[in-house]
Amino acid sequence: NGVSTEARGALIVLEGLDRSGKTSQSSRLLSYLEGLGHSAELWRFPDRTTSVGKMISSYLSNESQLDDHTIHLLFSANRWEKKSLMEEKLKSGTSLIVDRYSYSGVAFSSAKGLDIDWCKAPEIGLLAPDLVIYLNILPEKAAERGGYGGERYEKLEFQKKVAAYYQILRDASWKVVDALLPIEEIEKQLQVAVLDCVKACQGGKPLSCLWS
Ligand code: FDM
Repeated sequence: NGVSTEARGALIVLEGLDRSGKTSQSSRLLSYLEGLGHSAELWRFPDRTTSVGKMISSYLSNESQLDDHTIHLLFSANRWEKKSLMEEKLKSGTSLIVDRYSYSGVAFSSAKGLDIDWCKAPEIGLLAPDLVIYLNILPEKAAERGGYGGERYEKLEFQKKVAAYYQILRDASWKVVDALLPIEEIEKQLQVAVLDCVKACQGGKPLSCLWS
């Protein structure tokens, strides 16, 4: 099935509020790993290219309305439909840098008032990240950066609630970085954490499942 016995890749997730810098740091990390000769890919959730992803995208741009539970489960389904490919890539030695994952799923839906344990349940059994990087920024500071688009969740009051749920989800294993530091400084900190993580995975750290 194409799965080799070589060292596996690392599953690295970037989380944070909108405008925290996740997307630019993700692509910098990709170049960094590739530059070192590692096989790596950049992924993002929601993956808007699938049919589930298209429903999500139309919801986010306010072209469609969905019940809060329904959209939550679609976000989760969007990760489940990529799970086997994700596992294949990791086992064949490719590291994945993933812009948003289950933590966004739980933080954003809980911020709407859904029960947090209910929100976590459909994520059980997805692959657990080897490293979660959190780009920490006050919602007010993120808003000052401007560039909130017109999408559904891009409002200061809502982002404050999301930040509070990220706090609840955060544990000691997360690499929390101050998102207000200069871009190159953040980049350096992330490179160190990511390289450690890639080496640990090459060294035989087993893959595990959420929530662990
Ligand atoms: N989002 C993202 C969720 O509400 N649940 C999820 O599971 C995921 C992955 O979708 F506001 C929200 C977070 C964000 C929006 O994300 C789209 P991008 O990163 O702007 O595409």
